[in-house]
Amino acid sequence: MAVIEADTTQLALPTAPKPTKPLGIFARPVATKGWKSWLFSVDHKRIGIMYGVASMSFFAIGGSEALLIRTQLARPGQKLLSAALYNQVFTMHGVTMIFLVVMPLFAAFANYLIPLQIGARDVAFPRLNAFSFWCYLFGGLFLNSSWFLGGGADGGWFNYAPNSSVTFSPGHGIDFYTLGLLITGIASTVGAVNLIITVMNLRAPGMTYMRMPVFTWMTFINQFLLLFALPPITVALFLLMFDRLFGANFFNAALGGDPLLWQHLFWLFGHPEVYIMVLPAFGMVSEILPVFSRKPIFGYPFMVASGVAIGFMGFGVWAHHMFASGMGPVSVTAFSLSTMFIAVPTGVKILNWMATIYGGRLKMTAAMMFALALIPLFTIGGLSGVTHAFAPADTQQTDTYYIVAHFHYVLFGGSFFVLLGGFYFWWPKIFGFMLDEKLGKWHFWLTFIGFNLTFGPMHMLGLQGMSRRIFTYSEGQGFDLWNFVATIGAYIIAISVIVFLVNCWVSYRRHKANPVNPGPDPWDARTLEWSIPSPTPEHNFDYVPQIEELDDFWHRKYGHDEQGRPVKIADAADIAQKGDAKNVHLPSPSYWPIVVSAGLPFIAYGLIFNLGWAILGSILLAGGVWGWVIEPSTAPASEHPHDDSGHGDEPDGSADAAAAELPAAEREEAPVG
Ligand code: HEM
Ligand SMILES: [Cu+2]
Repeated sequence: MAVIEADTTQLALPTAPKPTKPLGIFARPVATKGWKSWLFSVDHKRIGIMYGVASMSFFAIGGSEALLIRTQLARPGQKLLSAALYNQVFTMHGVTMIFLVVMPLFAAFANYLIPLQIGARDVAFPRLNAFSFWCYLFGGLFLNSSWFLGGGADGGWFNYAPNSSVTFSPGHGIDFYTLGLLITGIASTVGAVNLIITVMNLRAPGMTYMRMPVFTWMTFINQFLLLFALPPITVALFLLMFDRLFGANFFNAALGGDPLLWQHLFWLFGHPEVYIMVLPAFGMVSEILPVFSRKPIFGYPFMVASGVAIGFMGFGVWAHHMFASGMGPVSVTAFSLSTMFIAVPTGVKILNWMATIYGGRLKMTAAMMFALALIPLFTIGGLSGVTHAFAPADTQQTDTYYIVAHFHYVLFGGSFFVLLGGFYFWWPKIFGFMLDEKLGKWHFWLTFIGFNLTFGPMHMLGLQGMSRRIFTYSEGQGFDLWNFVATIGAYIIAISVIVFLVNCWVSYRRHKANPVNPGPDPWDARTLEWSIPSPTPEHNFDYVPQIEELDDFWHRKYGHDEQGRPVKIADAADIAQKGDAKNVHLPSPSYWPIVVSAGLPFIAYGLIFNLGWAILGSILLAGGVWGWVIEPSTAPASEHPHDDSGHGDEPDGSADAAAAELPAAEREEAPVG
């Protein structure tokens, strides 16, 4: 596909001349305003925002399912949900929160921020980027449409065989799980390729790897985890699809299959998956803490190296999820040890964050409080994780509420808390107005108290022997008090979410009534995205920045006096080189990413219900790919004076001169896809 693409950075924006419509619908759409400009957008910023809106909408679904669970378990013997429906609700809650909320929320921030943090105009393959987003959204909608088509998946988020077979799960719920995750898997894989090539090829001159912000680094490592973790689960899902839809027996022990094969394949993905959800959170914390401590991140190289170490070691611990599956003592010991070791690089990060805030002039904004909360909450989750590494102890803990407490402390207390902090921190850059800090502090405290009231007691319930995934319990088992407390906590979390929504609305209304632009750098921050106006202009940078050191933007704002204290030498607004953006070229909207991705759920419906749908889906897919292939680049090259190096005319035509300065290896390749 890249071969067909002209160099998109050369295209004028939005004044690009209307492309001639050589083949009618195969020409590029030109809408730059209204819903069409979102539907056909290939702009990384818009795609980031769409990921954000979609994943927070799925959070509303996953959160409602969590409230249903907690309401059912508030008292012994409740009858709000039947056992069968309860199985569907907790399964869909787990699947939604992991695949449709936390993972894509990090994709939202990565899409919006990575090109800005490395000084690029967009990602390497803008249309593929749009394709990733639509695959994710259609995969998520397909998965949730099961609620209206017979019921959701009911085998738990890790969906063990043989319970997942048609014998034990005759409904279509697990077919929706299987095919839905195959579709969202395409989104993550294509997204990973895109971001890896973007970071490797599109860094601004001078932005060497060891000058990249920690969030860019952790996201970069994360994409490799996705690339290596997704294949095992993709294979497992295909095998399960063949078992359920075509009568194969890969997981049927009676006919020579092996149910444990599913567990190995699932957790080969499943454990790296937890790092896929926490490494970007570590990156975000490493961005936010220095800004509100007024100090650089402590031990930058160790921050990077420990992220790489976690990335590698994360692939060597998967069987700690299977200590109770009858594995032999040798493998149990090996996986116990490897699991304990992974605590080391994680500990390095926690110590570096502590050292960063130590002696700093802390500014307790809502963003800072959410980011800081990761340190105690993730440490609690991490420590209970270390107790799981002791196989004898784990045999007691596995499948109890102690485990449910553990992974909510790391996934909610870790990842989700930081994501909320990320909203407060980058909101002015994305939308051009600040969220209200007072409401933000209410939001924080309600979330913090609600969270600990919900999941803290679960440690006790688990150690008292309460199994997970039970739809009720009887009076007098000793589970009453802590379950009731946990449910109150869950409702406090629900109130905190409402406070957040109110904050978004009130701040937006206030901005509309009296627009006050926060300026490029409202937090006096350190990285490149804060050197350009808020909200970010469509072309990102008037000039491709030239980088000379780590935290280059900070060092252009601050020098040092004799005592080494930072002294302001320039304002953020004066740092980014200004120029006329008229000549900056950017990728143009395209119909085909959404058309191609729309074919996938139709094929999936066809495989479950009626092959007619699959034929329709295949036509959409093939037709869309064809349209994509022959779609002209935004404007015929002849209409734009540019050379093949991919560098467009900077406002003063100097970009190529700047690029020419760099050694060949570092010369940036223009985005083509
Ligand atoms: C919003 C507040 C939340 C509440 C009140 C909540 C509550 C619960 C409860 C009570 C369970 C256990 C169900 C059972 O075993 O019967 C559960 C399971 C689960 N939760 Fe949450 N949760 C919340 C948020 C999250 C978040 C943010 C994630 C992030 C990834 C998450 C991921 C999961 C997973 C993976 C399961 C396991 C489902 C399974 O057993 O298959 N939850 N949740
Ligand atoms: Cu694990």
